[in-house]
Amino acid sequence: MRFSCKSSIPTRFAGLVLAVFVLSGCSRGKNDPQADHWVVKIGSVAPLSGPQSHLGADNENGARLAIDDANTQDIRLGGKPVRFELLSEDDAADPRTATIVAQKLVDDGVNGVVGHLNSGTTIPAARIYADEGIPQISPSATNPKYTHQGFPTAFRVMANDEQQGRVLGQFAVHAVHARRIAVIDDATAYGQGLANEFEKSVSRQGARVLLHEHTDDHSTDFSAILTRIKERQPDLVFFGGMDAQSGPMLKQLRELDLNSVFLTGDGGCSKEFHELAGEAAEGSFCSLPGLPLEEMPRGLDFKRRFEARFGDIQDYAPYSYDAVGVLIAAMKKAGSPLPERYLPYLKTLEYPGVTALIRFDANGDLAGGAVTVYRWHQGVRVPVREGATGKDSGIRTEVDGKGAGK
Ligand code: ABU
Repeated sequence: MRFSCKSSIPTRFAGLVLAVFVLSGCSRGKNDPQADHWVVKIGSVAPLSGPQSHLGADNENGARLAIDDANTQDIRLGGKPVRFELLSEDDAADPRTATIVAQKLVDDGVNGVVGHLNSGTTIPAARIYADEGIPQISPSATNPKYTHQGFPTAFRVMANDEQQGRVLGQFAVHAVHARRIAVIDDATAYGQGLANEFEKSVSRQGARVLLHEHTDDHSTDFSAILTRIKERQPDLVFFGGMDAQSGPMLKQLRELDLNSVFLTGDGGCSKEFHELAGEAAEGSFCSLPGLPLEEMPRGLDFKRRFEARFGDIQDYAPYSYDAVGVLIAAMKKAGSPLPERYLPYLKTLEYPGVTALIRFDANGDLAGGAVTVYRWHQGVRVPVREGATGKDSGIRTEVDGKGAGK
C-alpha cells in the first residue's frame, strides 16, 4: 500500500483530491499523542519541475521506497502502530519557492523532512524547519554552509563540498597532472561553492587557475565563456554546476576543438549529463560523494528493488532512502515521532544504511564521508581506482568526522 500526499494540484481537481485524501487517510495538522495510532508525515522536497526534475523525481522515489518499506514493517512507537506518509513538494530549485513550500510542510505538521535537493534551497529552508524544531536531512545538498548555520535540526547524509572540492583539486593536480586550469561556475550556492573549494585545493598544490568564469543555472549557450577559455589553452576545465549544463558545456567545448580535460562535481555527473554531452562525454571525469553503488553496504539490493519500480537511479535516490531510514531509526530509539522527542537521538545514532554506516559529526555532517572520482567510458561511469592514473588519485575516504553530536 502507498501513502503519498502531493500538494501541487490544479484547482479543478480539488474536490476529487479532497475525497482521495480522506479515503487514503492523508491528514493535516500536528500529531495527536492521545490517538491510538500515529500518522507520521515525512516531507520530501526537490525540484519536480524544470531542468532538474529528473533528479528531483529520483530523490522523491528514494524517499517513497523507504516509506513504503517502513509501512510493511509493523513499526510501533511508544507501543502504538504507525502509518508513515510522504508529503512531497516541488521547490523548482528556486530558493524563494523553497521557503514557501518549507513553511507549507511545517503548517501541514511534518515530523521530519528529507531535502531539499539543492544547496541554494536547502540553506534558506533550514531556518524555517529549525524555528519549529523539525529535523531536516538533505540527501544531496553539499554546500558546507547548510550544516554550518548553527541549526541543531540540520543534517546531511553525504560528504560536503569542502571534502569534494579538496578531492577534485587533488585529482586534477596529482592524477591528471593539470597545471593550468580554467574554472566555470553557475553562480549558485552549490556550483560557486564547489568551484571555490576546487580552486582553493588546486592553488594549495601549486597549480594555476588561469581564469574563473561565471554563468547562471539556466544558460545553455556557453560559447562566449568557452571562447575566452580557448584563448588560454588550459590543461583542464572544471565546471561547478548541474547536469543540464555540464552536458551542453562539454559538447560545445569539443565543438570549439578545445581538448582540455573536463572535470565536474556530483551535480554534473548523472546519466543525464551523458545523454546531453553525447560522444563528447568520453574520457571526461566527475565526482560523487559516497562510494560507488556496488560498493555500498546494501547498494546492489537497493538498485535492484528501486529500478524494478522506478527505472534507472540518477544519483541521489539511495541517499534519500537512507535519510528517511535515519529519521525513522531515531523515532524508534525515542519511542516517539514527535520532533522534540526524537531529535536528540539523531545526534548520536549509528544507522547501517544502504550508502554507509551513517553517523553525524558535531555539525550534522556525515562522519567519515567518502568521495569517488569517475571517468566516463563508453557510456558508463567507471570509478577511478587509487593509483590507476597516478599516485594520489581516485577514491578518497574522509575520516575527520567524530560523530560527537551537535
Ligand atoms: N550536490 C549537488 C547538487 C545539489 C546541491 O548541492 O545543490
